Amino acid sequence: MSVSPRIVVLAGGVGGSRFVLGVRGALRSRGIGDTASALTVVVNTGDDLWLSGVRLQPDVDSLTYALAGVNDAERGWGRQGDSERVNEELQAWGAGWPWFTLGDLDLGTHLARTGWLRDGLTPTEVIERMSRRWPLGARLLPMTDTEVDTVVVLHDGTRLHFQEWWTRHRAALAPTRFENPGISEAAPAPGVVEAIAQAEAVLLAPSNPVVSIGPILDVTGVREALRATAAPVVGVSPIIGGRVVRGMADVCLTAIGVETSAAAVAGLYGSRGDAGLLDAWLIAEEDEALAGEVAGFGIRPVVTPLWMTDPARSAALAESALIAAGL
Ligand code: FO1
Repeated sequence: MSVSPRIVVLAGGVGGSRFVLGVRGALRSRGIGDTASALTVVVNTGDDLWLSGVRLQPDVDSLTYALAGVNDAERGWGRQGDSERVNEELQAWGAGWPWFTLGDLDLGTHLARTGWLRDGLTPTEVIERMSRRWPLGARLLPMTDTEVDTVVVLHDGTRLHFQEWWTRHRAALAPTRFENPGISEAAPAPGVVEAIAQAEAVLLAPSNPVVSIGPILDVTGVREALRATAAPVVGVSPIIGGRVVRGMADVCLTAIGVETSAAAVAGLYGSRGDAGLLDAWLIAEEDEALAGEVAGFGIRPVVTPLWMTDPARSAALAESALIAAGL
């Protein structure tokens, strides 16, 4: 690996944050001091929404807060030690969504972001501006600067914003499909294609393959960049022992006709040698029996512990991914 390696991670928010912290930790353990110039994270923005007049970017904020060490680690989103005085007022006014909590500190983020957007900054520029506050040790790029909020389409044709489907209904309403209106016209944010092209390794975090990694791949030009880069592309299964680690990836996979298994998700991403993306795929020891099925897709299986129960375990997983990428 060169003095300052060039690692690109595609990530969502909650599972992605732990993994990205692990990659940062692994790079530090390898003696890389300036991890910010070594690690670029392309972040899903399909979870984004407008609420009470402010723009939320949940996965961007989860990653920012986690890298800054100010995140609410239990919930996986929002700021540690936050309060909800303004949220109570919003509820009293009947403003916003009664099922969706906007913390006071978190609202500071949304207000700052919305103000900068109204001043004419792009989401990429806003994220760069936010990144100056804390030494994150990674560069965050949105997948695109275009608003492509995820829509969940139910069997009766009802269309819900992903955040209503997830936070209000906890994914209990069976989706028929997910859409990101406008995504076919959306361009990758500045720097995304270049980072992938110049990478020494591209890692797919164990985020939701459908609503977190999926939208990133659906931005026009991203799949092509992943297939064209000289960097090995290595993914980490979000499924362990046939079950999702957290969140609603199982409901999402079922909606698109994919089995909730470590091997099936590898098949969804596909092999680089066969019009797909992956050179290697990390699966848990619990799923070792699926290694043959993964190899059958033309993807190199790597069996390794996947539980990120503490920073050391996350760093060990990231180290395995870097090794699988030849670094
Ligand atoms: N998730 C919830 O389950 N309930 C909430 O009230 C909620 C509020 C919220 C506010 C800001 C933010 O950035 C995230 C928030 N989330 C909430 C989590 C959000 O649904 C997730 O971060 C992802 O979008 C889905 O994984």
